[in-house]
Amino acid sequence: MAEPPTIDAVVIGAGFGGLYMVHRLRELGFSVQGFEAAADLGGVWYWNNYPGARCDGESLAYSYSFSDALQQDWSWSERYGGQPEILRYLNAVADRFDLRRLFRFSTRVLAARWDEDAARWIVETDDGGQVAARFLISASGCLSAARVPDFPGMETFSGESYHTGQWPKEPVDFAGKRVAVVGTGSSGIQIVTAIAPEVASLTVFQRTPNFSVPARNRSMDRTHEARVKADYRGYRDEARGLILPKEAGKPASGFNRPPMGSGHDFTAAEREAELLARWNHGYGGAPLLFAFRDMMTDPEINEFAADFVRARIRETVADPATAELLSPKGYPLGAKRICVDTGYYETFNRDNVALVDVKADPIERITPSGIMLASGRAFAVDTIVFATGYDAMTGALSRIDIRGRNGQRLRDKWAEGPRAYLGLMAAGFPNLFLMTGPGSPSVISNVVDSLEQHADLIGDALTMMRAAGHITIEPERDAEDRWVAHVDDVANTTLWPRAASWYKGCNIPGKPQVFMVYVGGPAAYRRICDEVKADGWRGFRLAGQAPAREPARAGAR
Ligand code: N01
Repeated sequence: MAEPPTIDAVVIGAGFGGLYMVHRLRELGFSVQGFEAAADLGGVWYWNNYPGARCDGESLAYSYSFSDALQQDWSWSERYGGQPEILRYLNAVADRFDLRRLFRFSTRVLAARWDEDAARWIVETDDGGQVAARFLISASGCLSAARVPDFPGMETFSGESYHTGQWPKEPVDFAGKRVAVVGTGSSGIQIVTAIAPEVASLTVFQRTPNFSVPARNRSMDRTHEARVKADYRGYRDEARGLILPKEAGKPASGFNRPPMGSGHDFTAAEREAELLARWNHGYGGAPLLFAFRDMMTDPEINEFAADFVRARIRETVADPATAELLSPKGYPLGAKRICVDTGYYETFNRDNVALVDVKADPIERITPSGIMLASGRAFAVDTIVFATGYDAMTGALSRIDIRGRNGQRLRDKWAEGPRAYLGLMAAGFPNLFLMTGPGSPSVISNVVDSLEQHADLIGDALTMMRAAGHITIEPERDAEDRWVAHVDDVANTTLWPRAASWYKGCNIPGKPQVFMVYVGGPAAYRRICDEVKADGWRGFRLAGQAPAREPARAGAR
């Protein structure tokens, strides 16, 4: 095969991360080619168009900050954007900044090999193409590798079946159908609530109950929006935890109602009142999780809040046995990703909805007519929805055959758990950047914000290298080791690792169980990255003089 021309960068994925990354690089004067396996842009917001899909971070925050004109011009219709609106937003961003032409859609990256001699990545795609690039940037997503369980008999099912993360683009008709939903994480909770009113019957197969708190979604309060837009920078910095809200306990941003201090500083009645305020007035979701600064570090405070949520479930669900089954026990609130809903628990008061405990009686097989449990209990259904989650954090990357120095595979390097300095780069894999990679705040942060931060950091790295004439950047092994140990140490001071969660890889049989998120907080992480950069990219090895070369022609500039 003829030598492919070398461009500056390949970016994998056209979601929030990839879209901004290509924009940033082009702005800095680098040639860039993006690849996206889907037919169109949007990433998770392209794939997750199941009924009820909605963001559970406030859209004023879960949106790009890189362009003030953009954030001033765009107006969200609701407090929490629904999937169609978020996808419209991403399309509008792509049009506004002319990003579409930087991507090849319906093109999956299959493999990437580091070419030591030429100091470049050779990237192979499923259309048989090859591209060579000095830098390879993965924006392939933390929750994009869908996991459909391999129940025996899957292929025998005579009805329709879907995974929430691979939802078809043509409408799915649920009206009058007998539907099974397997899985009660964020996706399951949303789709159950959305389709219950239209189906004939809905059977929810729950293995582990999750804590869910009300979103209190509503039409955008235009006064609030105007206040945010008058000081968007301040709002973002507050949401990032970089500055304190202006009035203690009464923030300008609903997103970031600040912690009240230690839970121990308050009486039980005061704690209850604070939790209730958050529950009732729409500081639901993550802000409930951070009601007190020791919620995720002190088992007693956490258990108090867990009890509070269980009491709300008992209050809401009419049938005590169902309420009991829906009540999470045995792991801390928040240690499995907290869910945010609009009437989830109420749904179980409907006559056409039933809850089945598949922890006690696991799904044994899929039959032509539906689902059979180990006990032999059988459920005849027309449609099965698998809301069974993802091979999170590492799944999308592991599905690409990435080989670094000496042909080492990334998935082999990560056989005992992912290792990456700052969650950004892995030793032995020069010039490979992982946006919101394992060991960064990623999924325990506002992920759009974290993606922007990584894109800016990567842009800074490439600019610095161009100016200094460096060819490669790669973490030093001991910097990587220290960071991985630090991520682990920080996690172990919290309650997060105390649940069998996808944060730890527990949902994937055989996956090493390592806590994969930096939980020191996005503000601390941002400061560390800024210091690393200011300190001459401490912990990174920079090498070589850039070869004199023709300006790249492939890709767009
Ligand atoms: O996936 P999950 P998800 N038999 O892994 C169950 C983000 N997100 O797609 O807990 C029976 O959370 C599994 O049971 P268990 C968000 O970060 C955000 O819902 O392993 N059940 C669990 O109940 C979220 O956390 C939004 O025991 C089986 C469920 O399937 C992340 O994506 C919306 C099973 C999987 O839940 C993933 O959420 C949607 C089996 N064999 C997603 N295998 C918002 O912004 C798995 N399960 C709102």
